Amino acid sequence: MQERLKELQAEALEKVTQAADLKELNDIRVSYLGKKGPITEVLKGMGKLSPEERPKMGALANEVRDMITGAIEEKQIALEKAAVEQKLAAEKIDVTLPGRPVREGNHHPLTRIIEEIEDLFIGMGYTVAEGPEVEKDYYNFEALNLPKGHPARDMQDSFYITEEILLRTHTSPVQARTMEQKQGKGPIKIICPGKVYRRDNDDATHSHQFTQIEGLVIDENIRLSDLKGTLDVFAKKMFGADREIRLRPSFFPFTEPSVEMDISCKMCGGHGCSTCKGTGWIEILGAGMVHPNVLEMAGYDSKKYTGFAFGMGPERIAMLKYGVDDIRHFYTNDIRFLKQFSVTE
Ligand code: FA5
Repeated sequence: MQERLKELQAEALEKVTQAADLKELNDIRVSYLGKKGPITEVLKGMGKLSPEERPKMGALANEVRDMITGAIEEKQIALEKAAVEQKLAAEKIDVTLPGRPVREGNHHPLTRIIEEIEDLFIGMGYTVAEGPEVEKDYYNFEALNLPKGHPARDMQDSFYITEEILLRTHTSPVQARTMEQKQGKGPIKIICPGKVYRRDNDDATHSHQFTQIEGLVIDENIRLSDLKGTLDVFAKKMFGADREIRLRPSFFPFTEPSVEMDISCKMCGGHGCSTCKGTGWIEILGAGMVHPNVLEMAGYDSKKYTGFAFGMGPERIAMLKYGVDDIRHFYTNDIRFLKQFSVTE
């Protein structure tokens, strides 16, 4: 029995030494020290020994068990340490390697134009007002002197969601909402940037979704000359001090009188070329004096208050300023196009 125990000890220690991983080591623990293991089997034969031999054999069995347990624990520590070292070696970082370049994004050219226009008007004392893109027919049309069935509604072909709700066709409903909030009291000086939607066929100068910036000034004694002066400052700051503007009579149901503003053509200096279709002028925006009906509907006394409004398309402004020949470039996300406007590259 003594010999068998020594044999088992030698065998187990040898296997522990050979164990390559923690699973193998655990299998050794279970097979040698478990209840069904060979040491327990040997000890079952103790009953056949004499009373003097039994304690000696018991002590030897414990000694063998302790030795195997100790060897397993030692090996376990060594294997765990080796595993950590292997992991560290595998995850080693070479801090001397060159870094991976991070590609920086840039503002979209339209965002830049809109921010530039906003800054320009903020500098003249305007504040920025915003409104919903999914708008009530009332604010988009009715409150702007365009009752249901008015023929001028056809100027802005619309995406209706229900009979009373549509995707706004211009940013002018923000004008109607702001005036209504003021309940007919006090001055207003705002610009309203945002996305608008029209059932226009996409081509080089039209998009079914585009952006607009509306401006609105309401106060006592606001005149057409204030509008002209404001637009002149805007045009010169945006396109250069040498540019001239002109106002042409036009029609918008919400303004009276209404005008279109043209800017002198940069390409030909006003003499006429293909860019300005031979006229020397390029159309930039629509504007006018706020119609008395619009003021009254919003609760303003049109005998006391007057105001002007204007609305422009930043895409068209950006096309002119940067010489872009197709509005669709702003929406097709060709990185080669967008990179040309990058500030950092
Ligand atoms: C309006 O939308 C008026 N609300 C502007 C206005 C405001 C006039 C306040 C008077 C007082 P209009 O439909 O012309 O007007 O559009 C204004 C600008 O939006 C145009 O000058 C043009 O630059 C731009 N625009 C119009 N339709 C499109 C389109 N489909 N794609 C891109 N830009 C467009």
